[in-house]
Amino acid sequence: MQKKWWHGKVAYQVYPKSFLDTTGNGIGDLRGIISKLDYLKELGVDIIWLSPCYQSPLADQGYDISDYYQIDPRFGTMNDMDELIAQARKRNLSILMDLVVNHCSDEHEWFQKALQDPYGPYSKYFYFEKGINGQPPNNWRSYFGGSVWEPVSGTDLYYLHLFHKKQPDLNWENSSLREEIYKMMRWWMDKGLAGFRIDAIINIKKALPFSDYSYPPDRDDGLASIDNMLRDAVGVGEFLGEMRDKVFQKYDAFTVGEVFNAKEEELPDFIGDNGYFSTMFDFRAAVWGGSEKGWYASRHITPEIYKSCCFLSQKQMENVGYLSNIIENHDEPRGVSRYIPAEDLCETSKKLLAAVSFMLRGLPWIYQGQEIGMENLSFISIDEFDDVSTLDEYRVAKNHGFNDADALRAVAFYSRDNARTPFQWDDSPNAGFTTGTPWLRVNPNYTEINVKAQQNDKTSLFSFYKELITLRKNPDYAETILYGRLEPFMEKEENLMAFYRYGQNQTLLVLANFQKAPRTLTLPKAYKSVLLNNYKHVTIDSDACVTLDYYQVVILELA
Ligand code: TEU
Repeated sequence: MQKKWWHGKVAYQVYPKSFLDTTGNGIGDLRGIISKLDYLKELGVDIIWLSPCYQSPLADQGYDISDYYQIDPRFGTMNDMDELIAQARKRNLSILMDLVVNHCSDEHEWFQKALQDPYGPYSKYFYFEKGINGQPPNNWRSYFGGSVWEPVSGTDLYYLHLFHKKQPDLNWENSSLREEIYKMMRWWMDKGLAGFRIDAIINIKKALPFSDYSYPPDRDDGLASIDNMLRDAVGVGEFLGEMRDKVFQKYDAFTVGEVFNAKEEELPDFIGDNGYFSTMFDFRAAVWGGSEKGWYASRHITPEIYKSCCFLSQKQMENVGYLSNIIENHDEPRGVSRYIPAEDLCETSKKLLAAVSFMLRGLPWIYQGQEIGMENLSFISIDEFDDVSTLDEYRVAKNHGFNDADALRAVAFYSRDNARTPFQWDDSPNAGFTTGTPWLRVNPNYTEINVKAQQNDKTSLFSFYKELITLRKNPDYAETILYGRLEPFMEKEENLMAFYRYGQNQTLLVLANFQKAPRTLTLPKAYKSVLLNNYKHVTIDSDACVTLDYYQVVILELA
């Protein structure tokens, strides 16, 4: 594997709407991000991915773009964006924009023109298809519920939307569309971006012609999951290879793909040397927990499952490329709420999760608030949710027979809004996020969980993340942490997540006691030093017997 500048870095996702509001409109903005660049620098991050802040009706929080060349006024101006890039560069921080090109907004000029002339050139930027006997062209279910087809009024045509009906899919088979996208990408790269995070990208290739999936319908609505289509679609690589050659290569861009449902044999094409992308996120644990039936049928992820998912991904990618490791993002519940049993959730267990995730081979990512241990919100009513996906999943649970309270409970845990609650800066009203009314309720635990409380506390989670980052960048260990082979240690031992990282002349051992009960185990050989510990002490006796306390994690250098 070729070594790249970004391998040794640490990446951070900012969700602008919930980061910091400087205008009092209850929505975070670019000036808020600019004002916190020093904070991110202090934490030790190098690469910042901004979730979308382009002009958008915000039907799906900006993942529905109505103008790729404008900043939405709620987030600021293009001048603010230019300043953000410049200020970031001054601090040696790289900025990634979110590239959302499977679809745009129905309010985008292209789509408006297509509606005006449903057989004209712009209709070919989308999928406009004739219905069959007054019914949609096929039986695919949108990710956000209901048919993927929406009637084009005044015609017998329907347009395709794999996500919300306000997110019409762009037709990647059309080379004019592709050239427009590449032009836009170059325009952004010329502004000085380091690259892009690439949204929902596997979906750009459709299985054509559009036909029904007649498998037993997977839900009561009689529709068929998009997963069928993704399994059958062949040739996404042609588009992605073109994108790489026409844009990424010229700029040596850093790119991270949001890739679900990739075919295993194609992974080297995705992130191998000269792959379509630099890296891609590992979603294995989250995917394991999902269910075709809906969120209400999701499976709980125990520490054992979490461990096996991480190890499996590590094995799979070992000789393929460099993964991006996350515990959460803006589409997931908070990682600490999901992967740590509720009754064990505390600063110590949060540190354990941080350490095991950071010590995997790959690029570590922090989603905003993860560094202070932000948790899921206890939602009290369905009216509190803004997320389209949550509202749909609530309907799904109710259709399945859940009563209101059970349906609420079922979706609340998985809601994407858990990760989208305002960032908790301090213990002042609204957690210091806004002086106005926040667009989403602030988690009431902000009085305890906030940056101000942790920043100067050497024992805080925030400080622990700083230590992890410092360790990753320590020249004495970086080579091993970045590239060393990962091998599980005592893999069968329940609730122990332990692994070696083998460097050229060095072996590190991560030992994480993923449970309340202390445990004692014998080290495979003597140790040289303790590199990191979420406790003040660790007991290792002369026979190399180590006792790990409640959720204790230690990183040892072996002799
Ligand atoms: O997410 C894609 C997405 O919704 C996946 O989780 C999808 O369910 C997966 O492909 C199924 O296998 C991205 C964004 O991160 C999200 O916020 C947007 O809502 C979505 O795309 C649409 O742009």
